[in-house]
Amino acid sequence: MALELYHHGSSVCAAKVRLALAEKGVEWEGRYVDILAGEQFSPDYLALNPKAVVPTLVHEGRVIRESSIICEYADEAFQGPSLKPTDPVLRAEMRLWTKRVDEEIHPAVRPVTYVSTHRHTILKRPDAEVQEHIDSDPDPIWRERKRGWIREGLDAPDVGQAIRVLDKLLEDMETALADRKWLVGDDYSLADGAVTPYVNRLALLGFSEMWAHRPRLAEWFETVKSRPSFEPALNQYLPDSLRKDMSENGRKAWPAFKTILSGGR
Ligand SMILES: N[C@@H](CCC(=O)N[C@@H](CS)C(=O)NCC(=O)O)C(=O)O
Repeated sequence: MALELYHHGSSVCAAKVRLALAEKGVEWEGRYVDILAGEQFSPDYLALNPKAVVPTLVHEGRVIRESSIICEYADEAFQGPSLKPTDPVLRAEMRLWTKRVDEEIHPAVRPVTYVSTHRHTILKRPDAEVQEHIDSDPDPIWRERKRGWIREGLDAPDVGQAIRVLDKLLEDMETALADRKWLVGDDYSLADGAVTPYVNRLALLGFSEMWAHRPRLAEWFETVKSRPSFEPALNQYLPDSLRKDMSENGRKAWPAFKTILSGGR
């Protein structure tokens, strides 16, 4: 198969790429990397992706990394509807959203997810394995942050800021959707695709109260979910056990996050 995607069911970045490939109507072959079991640290995978993260796309033997770059690559390399506006100004606007997702939203969703749910899964293992999981992260800054999420949970120093960053995204989406159906211009674009897995992550964690007072965002999300790309990209690869963990653990974590958002913590 000429197109392989290294991915994982709970990875927002991998979901973003699956979404772009589905919107383009491109077939691909999956290479599942269980990032909760530490498979991203295997020497074979590190040779493809030295940062030990999913996704990685391999197209006819050539390796493409970084989810936003992969999405742009997919849009340009394959036939199918264009996922970028033609107007250069709108294209720049689209990239403001995708850049924000890379620079702010992804770093924010990681602590929220770890603290809400992944930490509970990881902490069920013997302590030596927990330590190994933390120590295996090749990035010293992320390693330190991850240590906090796993060891300290909601008391980790970056958790409050993270949920506020996500809330601000939702607020800005609500504003952007005031006079349009999609985030940029009249058509669905990579901007919509970039934020979808993050809004969906909050939904999976049971945090949808965050858009109870944001009707345009709520409608946008319903429309996104009704597109044929959503099911194969966001649901098909999410193991039932993970969905259950996210929903059960997320429900328990939500009151603390709600308190943070209301300024009480
Ligand atoms: N900037 C990278 C970030 C990729 C990333 O952080 N992937 C996460 C899953 S969404 C991962 O593989 N995490 C592995 C870990 O936490 O050890 C991209 O956009 O591709």
